[in-house]
Amino acid sequence: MKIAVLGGDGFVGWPTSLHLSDAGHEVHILDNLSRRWIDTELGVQSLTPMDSIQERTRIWHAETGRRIHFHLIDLAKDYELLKGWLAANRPDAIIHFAEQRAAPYSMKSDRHKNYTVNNNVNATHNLLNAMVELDLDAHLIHLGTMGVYGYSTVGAAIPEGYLPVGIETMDGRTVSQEILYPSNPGSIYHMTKCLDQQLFAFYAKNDGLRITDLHQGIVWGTHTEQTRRHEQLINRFDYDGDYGTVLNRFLIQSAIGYPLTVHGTGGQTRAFIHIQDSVRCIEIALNTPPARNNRVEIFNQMTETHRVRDLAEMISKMSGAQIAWLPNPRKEAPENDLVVKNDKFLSLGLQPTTLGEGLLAEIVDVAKKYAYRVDRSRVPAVSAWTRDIAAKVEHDPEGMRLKSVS
Ligand code: USQ
Repeated sequence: MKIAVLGGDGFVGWPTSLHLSDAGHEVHILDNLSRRWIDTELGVQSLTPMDSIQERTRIWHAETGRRIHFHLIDLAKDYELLKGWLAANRPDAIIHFAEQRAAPYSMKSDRHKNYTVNNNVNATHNLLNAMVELDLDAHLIHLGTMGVYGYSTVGAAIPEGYLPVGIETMDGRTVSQEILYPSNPGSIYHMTKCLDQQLFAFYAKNDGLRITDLHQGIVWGTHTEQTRRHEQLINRFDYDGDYGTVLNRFLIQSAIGYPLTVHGTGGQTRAFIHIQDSVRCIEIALNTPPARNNRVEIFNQMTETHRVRDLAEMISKMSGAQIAWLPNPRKEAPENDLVVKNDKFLSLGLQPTTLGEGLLAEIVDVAKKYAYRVDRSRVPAVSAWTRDIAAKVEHDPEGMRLKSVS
């Protein structure tokens, strides 16, 4: 298949591009390299040393004989360029990662909120619009988020996208309807993914576009089978307070002797997936395109759920790291349960890679190898969700109540 990977230079986009190229597909990365610019803006860098996208693709070709093509295109701003590229290349499938993906970055300031909304919503809409205009029957796979469902405990498992509801009619009957699960975003970033859902529903209904939306949990790990093949194919690995995600941050913190930064009580339960499974799921979705039936296909792309404090205590036991109980910079439920259905990927053959499989130590080893690149001052999460929270966090900037787990 000819596949366009939008955002193919990013944390999941790059290993996905390698995985699909390895499987024999013709892969084209379209990317504006914004993630690299954001590193520059924030004054941070990936823990792992990353080469330019051109150098990465050159090494891939030298290693495997396969070409991954790179095209510098900004989906949100260069509509005509995007449309021209799609018209000239007419890919069979499009994988859409090209959005600003960090919740803390999206909450940093009014400018960051505007950027995230403009970038994410325009990128998605430009793409859908161009596909219709060009009568392009490509299968669109979008990387969405588990965060569209929100994290309130309802005492029922979260279904894969849709909820059957009974509606009482005016003449007293009950009619059943299937609706998108009520969205409940916890950040501006997550809100853009909820808006994306509406765009997809409209374009599937109105224009019959074939769309799969993957509601992904927190991705952990860094290596995949392909990124391991050469030092210069290495994936990015974020540790800073805006882009580093919780489990990877804890593993890196334990490797550099930094206390594990638990927000609040650590009672937040979240869904997780290893990066190797993430790329496998995308391949499974690619091989299972939906029919042109006006309905968006939705998968929950996660394999297990964990409470933040349980992860901290597990890593503390494993490494002897201390735990820092910090004031939470986010506005979120301090404690929640989370039960998620993921039957669709399991029935299509996904064999989950779980936390217990020795991979945690491998990640700590990667972190130790590159520990010299860490700027410890960039570890704390400083983006606050509201002014009130910012004031509390500022009063208590370190705020660390340290605890060792023996
Ligand atoms: N947290 C800590 N300590 C930290 C970092 C985070 O306690 O040092 C807590 C947060 O307060 C939050 C939870 O861990 O309760 C998860 O935070 P996160 O930064 O790991 O993940 P999140 O902001 O939700 O976003 C990440 C990705 C996003 C993806 C999402 C999937 O950045 O692109 O959509 O995970 S999900 O969480 O399922 O919505």
